Amino acid sequence: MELKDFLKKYLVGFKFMKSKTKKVLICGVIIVIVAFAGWWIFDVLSFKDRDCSDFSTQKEAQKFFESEKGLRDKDPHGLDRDNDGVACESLR
Ligand SMILES: [Ca+2]
Repeated sequence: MELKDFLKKYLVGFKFMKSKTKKVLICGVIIVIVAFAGWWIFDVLSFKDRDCSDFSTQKEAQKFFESEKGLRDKDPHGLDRDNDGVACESLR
């Protein structure tokens, strides 16, 4: 099914929905968008960049590095520049 056909099918379905159902659907979509935007803004604002100099031992840096691995970015703080899974080798 092409995108055009897909949209046509669902937009026609939307056209024949009851007004109250449309309002509930639109509110639901808006709530989901606002929730994702809020989560994203919170995520961006609460991020505090840490560097190797913020840690006194490699073990401490490694523990933090492993706790901060995200779904998209494995090293958001740049503690493992050579990407070998070991953070802040300079502290060894
Ligand atoms: Ca490394």
